[in-house]
Amino acid sequence: MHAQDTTALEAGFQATVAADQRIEPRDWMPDAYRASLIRQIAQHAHSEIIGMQPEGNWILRAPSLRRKAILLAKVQDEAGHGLYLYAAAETLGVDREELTEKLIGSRQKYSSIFNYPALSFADIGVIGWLVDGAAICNQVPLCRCSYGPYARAMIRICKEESFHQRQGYELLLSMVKGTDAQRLMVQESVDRWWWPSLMMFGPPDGDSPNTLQSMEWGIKRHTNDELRQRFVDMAVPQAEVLGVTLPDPDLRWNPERGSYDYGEPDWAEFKAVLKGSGPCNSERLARRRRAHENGAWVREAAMAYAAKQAGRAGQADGTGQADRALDPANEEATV
Ligand code: BYC
Repeated sequence: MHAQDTTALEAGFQATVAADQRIEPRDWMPDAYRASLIRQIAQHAHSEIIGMQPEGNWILRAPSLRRKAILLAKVQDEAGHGLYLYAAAETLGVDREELTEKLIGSRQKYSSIFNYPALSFADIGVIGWLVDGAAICNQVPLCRCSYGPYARAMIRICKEESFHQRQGYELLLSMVKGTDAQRLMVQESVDRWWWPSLMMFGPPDGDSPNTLQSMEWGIKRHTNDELRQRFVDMAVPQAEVLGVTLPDPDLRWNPERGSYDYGEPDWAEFKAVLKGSGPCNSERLARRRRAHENGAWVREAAMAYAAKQAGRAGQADGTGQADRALDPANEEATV
C-alpha cells in the first residue's frame, strides 16, 4: 500500500475517534490499536472466566436455596461475559483457542483480584459489593470505548454487573443484621478484600505504560487513579451503612477536593501477584488448564459435527440447502 493511502486511512481513523464515533471490525485501524485492544479484551475475558472460580467454590456450600440460586446465576453470568468478550476479541482477527492457550500458558494476564482466596461465605457478599463494585466503576466508561464490538459487549455486561453488586450488598446487609459472629465475619472479609479491590484499577497513573495511548485512542476514558478515586468515594458511605470499617487509617474526607483521601496500596504485592506469586495464581491456572483438557472431547465432537454438516452441504446439488433443511439438528440450532 502507498504511504499516501495509509496516511488517508490513518486520518479517517483519527477523525472517527475524535468525533466520538465507533471503529468497526471492517474499518481500517492502526496495528498498535488492534494489538492493544486484543491485549485488553483478552485479559478482560480471561478475568471473567477465571473469576468464576472463587465464587464457584461456594455454590455447594451456600447456606440456603435462595443464596445458592443467586450464586449459580451470578457465576453463569460471568461465563457469559467471558464469551461475549472472546467474541469481541475474535472480530479483531484472533482465535479464542489461541487466547485460551495464552492464558493457560501464562502468556496473557487476568485480573490480579482473582488470585486471592474466598475463605468464608461473607466473601461472596464482599466480592459482589467491592469486586463487582470496582468492576462497574471501571467498566461503565468502557461502554463508550471507541471499538464498537467491545463497547456493545460492555453495555450488556454492565447491566448484569449491577445486579451482581446489589446481590452482594444485600447479602452483607442481611449478615450485619444477624449475630455478632456474622458481623465479625463480614469485617474480616472486608479487611482482606479492600486493598486487592483498589489494585483492580491497575498501577498508579505514573506507572501505567498503556493509559495515555489508550485514552488518545478512546479505549480508556479515565485514568486508573481517577477510577480508583471514584470507587473509594462510592464505597465509603456504603461501608458506613453496613457498619464496617475500611482498613485504611489514612481514609478521610477532603473538603477541598470533594473526595476521600486514602492510603497507598502495597504496589510490591500487586507486582508480585502479576508475576504469578499471589496466594492462588498456580491453583487458578491449574484448574483452568484441567477444565480445558476435560473439555477437549466436547470441542472435538463439535468440530466433527461441523465437518459432517459441511460435507453434507457440499454433496447437495450446488447449495446444500436440501440436506440442511432436512437435518433436524438445524432446526434446533436456529431456535
Ligand atoms: N490485574 O498500563 P496499565 C470482573 C496490567 S472481571 C492484572 O495501567 P491498562 C469479575 C496491564 O494489563 C473484571 N493485570 O494497563 C469477574 C498491563 O499489562 P500488559 C476485569 C493488571 O490496560 C468475575 C500492566 O499491568 N476487568 O469484573 O491501561 C467475578 C500495566 O497496566 C491489572 C477488566 O479487565 C490488574 N488489576 O489498564 C466478579 C477491565 N492492572 O497488558 C467480577 C478491562 C493492570 O501491558 N481492563 N494490569 O502486559 C482495563 O480496564 C484495563 O486493562 C486495566 C489496566 C485498568 C485493568
